[in-house]
Order: sequence, then C-alpha cells, then structure tokens
Amino acid sequence: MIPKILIIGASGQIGTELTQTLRAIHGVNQVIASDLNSPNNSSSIEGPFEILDATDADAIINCIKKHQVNTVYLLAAMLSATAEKVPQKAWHLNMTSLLSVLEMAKVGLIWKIFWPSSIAVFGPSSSKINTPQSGPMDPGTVYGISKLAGEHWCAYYQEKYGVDVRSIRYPGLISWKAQPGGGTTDYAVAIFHDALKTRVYNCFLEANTMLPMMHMTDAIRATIELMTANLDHVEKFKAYNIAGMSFTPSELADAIKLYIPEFKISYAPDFRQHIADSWPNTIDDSESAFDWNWKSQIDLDRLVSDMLTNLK
Ligand code: NAD
Ligand code: AKB
Repeated sequence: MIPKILIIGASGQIGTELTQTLRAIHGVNQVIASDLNSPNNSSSIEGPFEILDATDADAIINCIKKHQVNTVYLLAAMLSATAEKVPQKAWHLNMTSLLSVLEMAKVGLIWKIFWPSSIAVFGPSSSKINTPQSGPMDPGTVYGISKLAGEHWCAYYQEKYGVDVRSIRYPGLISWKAQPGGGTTDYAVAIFHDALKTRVYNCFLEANTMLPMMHMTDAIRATIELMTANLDHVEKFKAYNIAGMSFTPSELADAIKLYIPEFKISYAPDFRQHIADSWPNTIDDSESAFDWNWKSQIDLDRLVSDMLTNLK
C-alpha cells in the first residue's frame, strides 16, 4: 500500500526534517504535517498542514479521514527538562496522544504507526556503558516514565491486536534546521549557536557528563529504514536502541575549538545535571544492526563541521 502519512508534532526539531525527507521520498501531497504551532521553516510550509491537538482524538480521526491517512508518525511530546516542571501536563500529552493513535490502528483506521522513545527510559540501575536493549530500567523523570510506559503500551497493542507500531529510542539529536524543544541534551545544539555568535558558551551540564548523541540526518535515516524494514523475523515489539556517538561537553568544546580556536566554555550545572547523570554514557545498538541492518554514518568530526558550516 502507498503510504499516506500524517505527522503529528511536525513543527518540532525532528518533525521539521522528517516532513521534508518524507515529502522528498513520497511526494508533497502524500505527507500531511500537523502541529499546535505553525511551521517556522519555509520548506515545511510547502505542502498540506493542519493545526491539530495531539490530545484531541476526534480531531485526529477527522484529519485522518479527511486526508485518507494510513500511516501516523506521532512526534508531539513534552521532553525531559520541560516535563519535570509540569509533570501532570507532560504525562497527559505523552500518554493520551499515544493511546489514541494505538486505538485508531486497533480499529483499522490506520495501518502503521511510528512513535519515538528515548534513552530516557534508562535510569540509575541500567548499565552506563554499552547499555543493552533489555535490562534494568528505572527512569527517574516523568518523561522517561512516559516513554517506558509508552513502550509497554506499544508492545501490548502489537501483541493483543496485531498493531504495526515501530519505535526507536533516540539519543540526543543534533540539528541546525530547527531548535530542540526542552530536553537535557539541548546543550549540544545551543553550544554551536553561541560558539558562532559570541565565542563563549555557559553549559548547564558538567564538563565530563558523557551522553549518547546523534546527527539528525542519521536519526531521520534510521526512522525511515525502520519504518520500511521487514520485521517478520522479529518475535516481539522492540523500541530499538540506536547509537551514533557519545561525548562530554568538554570533548564537544575541544572539537569546536579546532574550527574556532578562541571559543571558550564555562560550566553552571542546573537541575538537568541530575537527569543527565541518570542516563547512559554509551548505547549498545547491536539488536538494531541485527534486526534491520542499522548502522550510523556520522561521527563527531563530521557533526561539528556540518553544524558550523550550516549555521554560519
Ligand atoms: P520538539 O519539542 O522539538 O517538537 C514537538 C512538537 O510537538 C512541537 O512542534 C510542538 O509544538 C508539538 N506539540 C506539543 N504539544 C502538542 C499537541 N498537544 N498537539 C500537537 N502538537 C504538539 O520535540 P522533538 O525533539 O521533535 O521530539 C519529537 C519526538 O521525539 C518526541 O516524542 C520526543 O520525546 C522524541 N525524542 C526526541 C529526541 C531529541 O533529541 N530531539 C530524543 C529522544 C526522543
Ligand atoms: C531530552 O533530552 O529530553 C531528549 C531525549 C534524549 O529524549 N533529547
């Protein structure tokens, strides 16, 4: 079946680039972008766009019927740092939207869903190094709890009702086309803007806080590869670990200094330090490699040169 796609949360960091890429693949009119907020990137505006509230199931159903959508990418969510400030609101958005879309697939209104999870599902009892696909998970943020619960709901709907739902545990994503939306890994985007603008950056994490990260181009490719992969050989639902690179703020600053020697970083850790300390340092993505041939392509050097070139 030819996919007719609805992206919910299309104006955000991932949605901006996913909309453009899916439109380039399938054609502009095959991809309906939607969000509470209008897109701020001109190339995302070129094509159908609906103002849509992800917590309003009736509005989503009307939009799906109006555009004869069969595939939904549900990106609307509140990310880790913002969610800690309004936990009930975050839980409502992150869970209501997912459960609504899973129900729509259960009754046959749509046939495929992409819903992103996060490295935030891991917690202090998870291995820090090469964190495996399965193992102890005790998320300490409302965001992480919502992602882990969401993974369980996806597994439930797939097993009980045969819903085709696919998921990736993205690491921190780094992009120049759109700003990140309130996460703990956002420093790794802000640092590039400040390095170019003022040559100084005051980081909200400590110098040696290592986190898993990825260039947005790799993340979008992973998403599309997973959505088009034949997973018949995979027995159970998995929200897949994927790894790109891991670095600390100090290592990222050193990599930027190779291009901007006068760049200086200082450190003023805030509440996000506690969140970062509970997340993995590095990720084991061997099950993604095995199940659907995943392999990242962009390393730290390429990421830094790409960010600085494009943001200039
Ligand atoms: P973002 O905050 O940049 O974008 C989210 C979009 O959702 C925004 O455009 C916002 O306007 C929209 N939105 C918020 N509430 C809405 C509502 N009620 N109805 C409709 N739209 C609404 O987030 P993102 O970085 O693009 O993340 C997308 C998904 O990927 C989220 O599920 C997030 O948890 C996940 N993820 C992102 C990262 C990352 O580093 N960016 C890492 C792991 C997982
Ligand atoms: C965040 O920091 O909240 C996100 C994520 C890793 O899920 N970037």
